[in-house]
Amino acid sequence: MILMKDIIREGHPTLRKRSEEVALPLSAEDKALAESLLEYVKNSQDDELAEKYDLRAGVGIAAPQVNQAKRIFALYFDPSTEENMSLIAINPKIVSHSVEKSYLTTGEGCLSVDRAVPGYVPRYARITVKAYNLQGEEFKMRLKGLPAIAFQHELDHLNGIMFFDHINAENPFAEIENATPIERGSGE
Ligand code: SB7
Ligand code: NI
Repeated sequence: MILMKDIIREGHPTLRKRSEEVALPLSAEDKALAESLLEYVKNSQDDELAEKYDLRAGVGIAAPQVNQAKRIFALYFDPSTEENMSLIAINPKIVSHSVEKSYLTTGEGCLSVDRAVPGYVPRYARITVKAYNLQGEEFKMRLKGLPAIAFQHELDHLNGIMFFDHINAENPFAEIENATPIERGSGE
């Protein structure tokens, strides 16, 4: 199981690499990696398990964050949330996106960043994505709101991009044109 000690931090070169495509059908090793990523995000949102294993809560995690430069990530929104989704994405891509942007009013955080980086992170408000699942089947879906933001945060990790790369350096809270603000907690 993935623990905080397994998560690499800012400054580690893997976080700045473009991760490799995953060969399909998935190898047993890649499948286990994908499952462990989903397990981490689920456990991290379970108060008891998070406390027991000292996990920082996150809605997503990408393979490069555990020093595996592979195009895999997991997202999880508890069934009690309106988002309610559990997703493993292999070789994900955005096939189309809205012109409209969105951003979290509280900014973003990252399991690989041990400091708060204030500022708005502009994202596409709506995206249509394609990826492969654990069974190696392709799927397509539309996302908006927080899941769309989280998907873009994770996809960025596969391309060596950190959330703060998108923050306006001169004025972190400068108004973002044509964007809908989204209220929600930051770190998770
Ligand atoms: C805020 C946080 C996340 C996504 C979008 C907004 C995920 C934080 C956890 N991660 O570091 C995942 O890469
Ligand atoms: Ni992150």
